[in-house]
Formats: sequence, structure tokens, C-alpha cells
Amino acid sequence: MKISLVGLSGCGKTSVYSVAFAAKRPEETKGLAPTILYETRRHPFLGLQVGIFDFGGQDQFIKEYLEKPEIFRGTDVLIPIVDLHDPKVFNDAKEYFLKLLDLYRKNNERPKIFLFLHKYDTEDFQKELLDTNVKNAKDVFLNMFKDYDFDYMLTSIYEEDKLAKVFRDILISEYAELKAHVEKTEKQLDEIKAKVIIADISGNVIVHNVQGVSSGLTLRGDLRDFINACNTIRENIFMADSAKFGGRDGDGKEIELHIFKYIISVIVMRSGELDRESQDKLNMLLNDMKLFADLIISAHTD
Ligand SMILES: Nc1nc2c(ncn2[C@@H]2O[C@H](COP(=O)(O)OP(=O)(O)OP(=O)(O)O)[C@@H](O)[C@H]2O)c(=O)[nH]1
Ligand SMILES: [Mg+2]
Repeated sequence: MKISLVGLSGCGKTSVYSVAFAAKRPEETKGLAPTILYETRRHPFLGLQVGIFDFGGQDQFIKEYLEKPEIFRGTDVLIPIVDLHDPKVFNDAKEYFLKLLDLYRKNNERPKIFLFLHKYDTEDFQKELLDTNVKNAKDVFLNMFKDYDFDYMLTSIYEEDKLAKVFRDILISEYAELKAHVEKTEKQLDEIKAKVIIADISGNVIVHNVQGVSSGLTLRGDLRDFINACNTIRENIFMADSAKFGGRDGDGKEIELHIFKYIISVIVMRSGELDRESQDKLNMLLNDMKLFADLIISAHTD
């Protein structure tokens, strides 16, 4: 799967990548240098190799790409990014996007498009201006993508959890049935009185009910290490595609890790026994995740 991030210089493409996928804190992006030409990164997600192309937005590079359109070829998801703090260049951005759409038309390609109306925050910016800019941006950009499978969202690197969810939803949009499944799981989690984290085996968080366990899509390092270690045991010692691991201290604190089909991991943390209802719900959730893993595997083999 190829995702292309496009937009004018300074609109926030590399920052979006860094916060959503590379566990950077938003403040750390303040010193980012402009991207030269373009950068590609590979990111495994639910067993799928995702290629993220970050196209530097300085004029000379845009000019270069538009002359060598092959590098945009094969894009499954196009993410045009608009800087809501810089309305002066809305029209320049629009012109760039129109040229890109022209290229795709010539190539006979039709990527899905998710427009980010970005920097939707008041970090070094006035609240009153922000709302005006959103309105103007909608006027300028919303009707140019109507021939496409299109959606738009208000994004900010200062809302990391929301940004991670936006990407999670974009990534699972490739699998038709998964989205409903994830939404159901989100509801189920609210009703279980234990801490539960559902991630893939590479440590991308998909759903959780614990604060502060992820940075963007990336699960906290210690828990990622735990999954990695258990996954190695699963593969080398159990030689099974699914397995369960657990740990407990003297005071009844417990952690449990379920791996389903070498793709999905569910971490459950609790202190003491769960009440009956939560336990039932947890069992249902685990069953569901087993199905979820099956769905992913069959989507891969299609
Ligand atoms: N307030 C705010 N600032 C942001 C946001 N995203 C990025 N920035 C800032 O915007 C500046 C430029 O970000 P970059 O990610 O380097 O921009 P870029 O689109 O990659 O630019 P080029 O590589 O030149 O195309 C940095 O100072 C970021 O901290 C956001 O959501 N809100
Ligand atoms: Mg950049």
C-alpha cells in the first residue's frame, strides 16, 4: 500500500509522519528542516507493508515532480495537506493539487483521497482566525475532489491520539469489514474493568482504553519489547500461530498477552480478579479478536 503526503512547504507533512508513525513528540517537529525532494519510509501495519512517501513541498521540487510524474504512480491513498495557519497560499496549494489530479487522470489512476485541513490548533495562532480559515479552506478545497473516493478531516500534530486514529482508519479502510469491527471493539472496551490494549505484532496500537500507552500509532517501548519477546517464543518454541502469555506479582497485579494468528496482540492488565460481567465481556472480546485476525489473514491472501 502506497500513501503519498503532498502539500506546500511547511504545511506539516514530515511532522504528521513523525508524530503519527515515528513516535516523535509534537514539539520535536519545530526544528525539522524542509524535505529535500522526497523521502520514503516503510511501516508494517497489520502485516501489510505500507510505504509512506513524503513529497517535499518547496517550489523547485514540485516543479521537478510534475515533470517526472512516475514517482506518484501506484498511490493507493493520496493525502493532500493544507496549512490552516497560512491562508495566503490556499490558492497555490489548490493549483498544485489540481495538477496532481491531472497526472492521476492521465495515468488512469484513482487513489482514495483524504484531505487534511491541518494545524487545526492554536499553537502560536489565534483562535478567531482559525475558524475563518477553516471556512475559507472548505470553500477552496472541498469541491475539487468530487470525482474521487474522498473525505476530509481537521488534523493537528498536537492532538496525537486523534491523528493516530485518523491514520488507523485510513490504513484499515483497505479492508472493508475491519472498520465496523474496530468500532465495535472500541465500545466493548469501555465496558471492561481492566486495562486492555489491542495492537498488531509490530506495535501499532489499534484500540485501547489506557491513557499514555502510545505515542501516535506506536505502542510504548516496554510493552512493545514484551510483545516482541513473546512473539519470538511463540514462533520458535511453541511453533504455533497463536499463544497466550502471562505474568503476576505477589499483590495480584497481572498482565496477560494473547497473540492471534501472528498478527494481533491483546494485552490485558488488571489488579485482582475481574467481576463476572467484565470477565465475560473480555472473553467475548478475545473471541472477536481471533475472528479479526482471521479476517486480516484472509484479506491478505485474497
Ligand atoms: N501548530 C502546528 N504546527 C505544526 C503542525 N504540523 C506541523 N507544524 C509545524 O510546521 C512546521 C513545518 O513542518 P514540516 O513538517 O517540516 O513541513 P513539511 O510540509 O514537511 O515541509 P517541506 O518538507 O518543506 O515540504 C514545523 O515547525 C512544525 O512544527 C500542526 O499540526 N500544528
Ligand atoms: Mg518535510
